[in-house]
Amino acid sequence: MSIRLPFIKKKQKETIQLMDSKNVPNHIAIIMDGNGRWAKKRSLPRIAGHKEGVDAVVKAVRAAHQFNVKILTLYAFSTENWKRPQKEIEFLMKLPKEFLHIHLPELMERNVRIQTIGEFNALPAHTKEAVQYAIDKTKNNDGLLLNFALNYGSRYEIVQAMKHIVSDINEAKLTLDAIDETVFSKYLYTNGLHDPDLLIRTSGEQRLSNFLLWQMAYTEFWFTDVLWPDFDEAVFKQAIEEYQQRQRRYGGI
Ligand code: V0D
Repeated sequence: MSIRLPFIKKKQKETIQLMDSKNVPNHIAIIMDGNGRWAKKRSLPRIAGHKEGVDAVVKAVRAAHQFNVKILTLYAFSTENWKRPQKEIEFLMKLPKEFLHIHLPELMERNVRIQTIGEFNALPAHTKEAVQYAIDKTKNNDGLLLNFALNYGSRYEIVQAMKHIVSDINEAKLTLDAIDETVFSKYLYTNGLHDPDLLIRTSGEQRLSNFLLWQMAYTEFWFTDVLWPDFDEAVFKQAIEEYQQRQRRYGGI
């Protein structure tokens, strides 16, 4: 509840500007780590951290839109996450519907297109339905591509690609000689997307954790101790500006 104060001018909504609005990474991938740790610090259950993490997703999407990022890939659920307690998995699988119920109108306004990478069919039916609805609803938007990695594992993706290639060879749709890196890439979930320019991982861990192994061969990595629920526009700005510094130092000539 906000109280209206007459004669006091409402503070102008501030938007953070990048120092260099050109040379923004086109594709940013984020490992949203530290929700559990955020909750533990406050003696709250892990799911409270996930809930708070959703608000950080909203902040990240708004900032990506404002900074004119083309693709934002968020690691929301990994193939390894099935090992977590059943109750936590059930909670996580309800988040897409909850998120979309509140935020889909804003995503439409911002011309955001939603897509996923990962083994979509193995998700619970209610999760699939909510996400599929959003994918269909936003399919003609041509602004930011918001790409959720759901039930995603990079080694699994590569093995699936390999099986699919063998099957296409057996069916004479493909020849051994025709396989190269470009052809191989078409068998990955990321078919059609260009590789991430920048990877952000929160919460201090400096690992890839089975995320986009093939696709990140040339990606710049940026790590921060900030826990995912504390991620905001200012942290995002810092990541992009440090990326731009690296480009200036090592790029070109
Ligand atoms: C929990 C922190 C948004 C990381 C962010 C099913 C873990 C919050 C979505 C979402 C999760 C996914 C698809 C979609 C719309 C929203 C989400 C999961 C976890 C795993 F179309 N946040 N979020 N999905 N967390």
